[in-house]
Amino acid sequence: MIGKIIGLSPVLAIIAAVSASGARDGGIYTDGDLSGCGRPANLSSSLPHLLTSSGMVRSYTVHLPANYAATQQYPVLVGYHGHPGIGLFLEVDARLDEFAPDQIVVYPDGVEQGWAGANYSRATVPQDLQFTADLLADLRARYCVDSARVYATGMSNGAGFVDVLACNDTVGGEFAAFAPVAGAYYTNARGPNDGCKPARDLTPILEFHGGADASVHYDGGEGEGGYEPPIADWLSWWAERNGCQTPPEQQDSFNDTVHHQTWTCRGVQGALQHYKVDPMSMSPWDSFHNGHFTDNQCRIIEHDWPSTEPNFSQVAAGDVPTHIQASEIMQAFFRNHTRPSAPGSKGNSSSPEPRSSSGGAHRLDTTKLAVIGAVTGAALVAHLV
Ligand SMILES: *[C@@H]1O[C@H](CO)[C@@H](O)[C@H](O)[C@H]1NC(C)=O
Ligand SMILES: *[C@@H]1O[C@H](CO)[C@@H](O)[C@H](O)[C@H]1NC(C)=O
Ligand SMILES: *[C@@H]1O[C@H](CO)[C@@H](O)[C@H](O)[C@H]1NC(C)=O
Ligand SMILES: *[C@@H]1O[C@H](CO)[C@@H](O)[C@H](O)[C@H]1NC(C)=O
Ligand SMILES: *[C@@H]1O[C@H](CO)[C@@H](O)[C@H](O)[C@H]1NC(C)=O
Ligand SMILES: *[C@@H]1O[C@H](CO)[C@@H](O)[C@H](O)[C@H]1NC(C)=O
Ligand SMILES: CC(=O)N[C@H]1CO[C@H](CO)[C@@H](O)[C@@H]1O
Repeated sequence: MIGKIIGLSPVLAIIAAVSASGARDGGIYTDGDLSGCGRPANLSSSLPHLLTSSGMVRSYTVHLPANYAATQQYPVLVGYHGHPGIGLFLEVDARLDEFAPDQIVVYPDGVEQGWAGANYSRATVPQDLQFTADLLADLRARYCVDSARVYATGMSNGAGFVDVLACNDTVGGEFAAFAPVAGAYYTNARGPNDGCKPARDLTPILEFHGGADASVHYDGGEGEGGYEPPIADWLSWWAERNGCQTPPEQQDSFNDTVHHQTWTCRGVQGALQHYKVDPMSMSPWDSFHNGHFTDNQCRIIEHDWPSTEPNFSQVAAGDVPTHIQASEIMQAFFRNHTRPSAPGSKGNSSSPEPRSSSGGAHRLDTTKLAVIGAVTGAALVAHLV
């Protein structure tokens, strides 16, 4: 959750109005579809793509590598925002593009600013799973995708949906690895066999969570959108499903405030990993010099995307940076994992070596910057008054 952010519907209306072209019915995914390869992409456009899924018009924004070449297959990272929010929030918050200059980064928008799984969700689990399948099909028709390297991440409610995906045996199987952050795991919440049916024996997962998260509690309990399991239990269920050796290896760093657990699962080292960031705020207040949050009366929410620089969710939550950069760590994890070919596959996906970035990967046009400014301002006002 990114706090109580107000008045977003006008923002969505503007985005929809300026981009009301390109709606199409979602197609059926065929493994390794390369129909988008060779198709010219509009590198100067950052408008959302629209598609119809389960009878609803859904939207997603795409960030292409700066040097996108239509004949080269690219990995894809799909990032699910927190609630209430839109894809743009995750883009400014986690800056996934900056840490993934050679990937196609996709920011889908949830129905009424949320994802399925919570009791407040407007879309059902089947609807958001189908949207993900339709989105991937649409993406493959537009861009040149390496289907063996499709990854998912998300924040809070969006991270909970990443778990829904990881537990799905069809569309979930299209992803090579999952990296949820501060997840609210409302589904599959009561044990290892509570409806979770991953596509394969090994589902690579990396989870980040604040040890003092005041919104999605590390020790679980009744959360905003339903019951949330203790993170240790949730991890143990993935360890069981993945056939991991227990206990995991643990490395404590930064004066015993960052705890990194690594499991070896079915012979794959690090197939399950966890960072407990405790506390999320580094040297509270005295290391934060931008002049806004120097008094102790600011709440420390600890429900953040771990980042070494001040950023959107931290600022919105009245928090400050921590010691680790989640967006960077998850890239190293993703690089280790490639999706095995599915039966009936057209052949092996070629997995090009990462190309060096030409540096200008982060393009935000002026419309987008204005929207970000307005939204950030609204969020800050909502929090600081
Ligand atoms: C590319 O996108 C920009 C911004 O949306 C638009 O002005 C331009 O007409 C588009 N170009 C093409 C070739 O579609
Ligand atoms: C996986 O998602 C599909 C929709 O894409 C759904 O039909 C199927 O029941 C889901 N499987 C599980 C195990 O939830
Ligand atoms: C959602 O679940 C939480 C936690 O159990 C509960 O407090 C809240 O009242 C529920 N809200 C709805 C709309 O059911
Ligand atoms: C590490 O923690 C100890 C005990 O809390 C404290 O005395 C020490 O100053 C800390 N060191 C650093 C570098 O923060
Ligand atoms: C990647 O895999 C190597 C070899 O198994 C392992 O040593 C390393 O820790 C992994 N890195 C991450 C970030 O998972
Ligand atoms: C896929 O790759 C494997 C290992 O490199 C190889 O043995 C197999 O023949 C390839 N399959 C196809 C269809 O190219
Ligand atoms: C919204 C926001 O605060 N974004 C900032 C995230 O952090 C980077 C690096 O410090 C800034 O450049 C962004 O402005």
